[in-house]
Amino acid sequence: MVAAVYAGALAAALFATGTPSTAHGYSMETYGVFSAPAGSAKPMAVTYDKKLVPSGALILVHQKTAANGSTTVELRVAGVKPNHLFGVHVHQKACGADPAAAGKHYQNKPGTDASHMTKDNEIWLDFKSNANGIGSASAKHAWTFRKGEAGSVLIHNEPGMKGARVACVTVPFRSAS
Ligand SMILES: [Cu+2]
Repeated sequence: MVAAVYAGALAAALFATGTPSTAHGYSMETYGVFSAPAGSAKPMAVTYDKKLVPSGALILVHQKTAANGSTTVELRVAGVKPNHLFGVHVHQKACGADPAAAGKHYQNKPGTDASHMTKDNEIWLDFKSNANGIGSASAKHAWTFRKGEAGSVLIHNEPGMKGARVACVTVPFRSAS
């Protein structure tokens, strides 16, 4: 009987504070182990440059969108080339065997001129790996993703807009609702 009272109180507390749900925001983690593209299979985490991102390197992407829509994206990688400065962005489409498959950068306000290609209007997760090949980055914005318009995290060989595409992980980004 005492246990039943506790169980009821626990349930009430859980519902009162809210477990993760669409009404209270959205949280998602995607893990990947990089490998070279294989045939026609749609790779989840694919490397195009094994010198910078060897097969077996690891990636974790965490999206956290609050009820008010503000969104934090965190990136962690391990096993990449040590002491290297990578450029990283959220791109529009899923990864493919072709580095171009990920498409363009995701933008909050879509546009093609330079004023739209900013770290405020896109999600940049540039990082420098440490001596052990480990790196991380985080970006927070007041906005969240439009449904179906952000599909991957793409790693480039350098920051900025002209870096070659060296690795990609498909991530099911979404809005809170
Ligand atoms: Cu990019």
